[in-house]
Amino acid sequence: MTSQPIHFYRPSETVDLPEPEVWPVKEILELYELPFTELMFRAQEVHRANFPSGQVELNSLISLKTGACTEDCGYCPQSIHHNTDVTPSKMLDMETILAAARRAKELGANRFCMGASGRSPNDRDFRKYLKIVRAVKALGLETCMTLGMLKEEQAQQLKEAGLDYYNHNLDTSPDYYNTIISTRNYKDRLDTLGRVRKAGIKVCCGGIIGMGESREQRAALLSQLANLNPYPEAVPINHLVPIKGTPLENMKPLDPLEFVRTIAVARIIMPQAKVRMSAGRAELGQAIQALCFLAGANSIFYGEKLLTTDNADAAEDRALLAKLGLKPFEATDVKARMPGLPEHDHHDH
Ligand code: SAM
Ligand code: DTB
Ligand code: SF4
Repeated sequence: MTSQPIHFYRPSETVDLPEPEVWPVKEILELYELPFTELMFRAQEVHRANFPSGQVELNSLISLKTGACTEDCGYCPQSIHHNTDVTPSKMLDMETILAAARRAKELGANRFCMGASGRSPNDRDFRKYLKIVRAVKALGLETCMTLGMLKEEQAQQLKEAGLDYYNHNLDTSPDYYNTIISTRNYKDRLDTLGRVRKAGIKVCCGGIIGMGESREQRAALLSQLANLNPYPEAVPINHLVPIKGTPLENMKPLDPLEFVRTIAVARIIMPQAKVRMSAGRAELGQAIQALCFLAGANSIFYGEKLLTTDNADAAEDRALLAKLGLKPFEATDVKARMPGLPEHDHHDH
């Protein structure tokens, strides 16, 4: 049933991503400008050549430490510079974190992603993060953390603790970045990504669209991501969730088909990356989400909450995946089956 598979990427293997092709912004814009059906066709071709058909990676997300952040990211409800409804909280205790991880596993999640507010982790918190990675890993889940900027030695310690992925987004194009964030710059972000890569942790890096940027700026973000050497193993594409009290609260939503196009272009230029349809997905409705899967998205956040906002309802997600005949990625160390979904067929492997 699969047309000429070239290489099937398995989530548990350490991938040697190919040297990236150089993707200038102009060529990425040409992809964006293809007729919609042609773009979908091209994205589907790349997707099917690189991944087993019909599998979606499920990532559950938890906020380990929320709010009171001194950075001024214009989209973020956790910044002290904005007046939002988020109540700052201390770090969750280990039992709460492990209970959430176990539940995520029971519900069929492949990976447990843990976020913390802040520019960078302090030493005391960092020691706790290392313990948390070890404990979650011991449950048989893949782990991902997003803690802000890291020093070289911190990246190495996270690797030694068994961290699989580190999420650190470029968020937008280099020339739009200063419009959104003034407390750090693009190079800071690239430097942390370099340290994560050097430590041998897989890179999860993407951005947010719908923050008032132009299509060319979206293409420039994708160009930055695709030209990383190697490109990220996971690419979250977030749609801005406009939060009351942030400078972007009144941002007009992007045309949903532009979101679909962005997923398709990401799939074409980063063929072996997991492309994640991330924040803002629930608001897009089932038909647009189905188009995103067609465009090559093969990863979602799964579970009731993102960091501070609601995610799509987990039971509705299961129903949507079942309706579309999609199944959770089969990771060798994740035995859990997703309730209510068909078993994997193994002929693709
Ligand atoms: N403090 C760390 C940092 O900034 O790297 C980690 C947590 S931070 C909240 C993780 C990512 O969440 C951001 O880089 C951004 O891409 C995404 N995010 C935050 N608020 C968002 C919003 N309102 N809409 C969409 N994505 C958002
Ligand atoms: C990512 O790219 N998106 C996630 C995760 N990485 C950490 C976060 C989305 C946050 C949406 C707003 C909130 O819930 O606070
Ligand atoms: Fe702080 Fe991260 Fe939010 Fe920026 S995105 S304000 S660094 S928590």
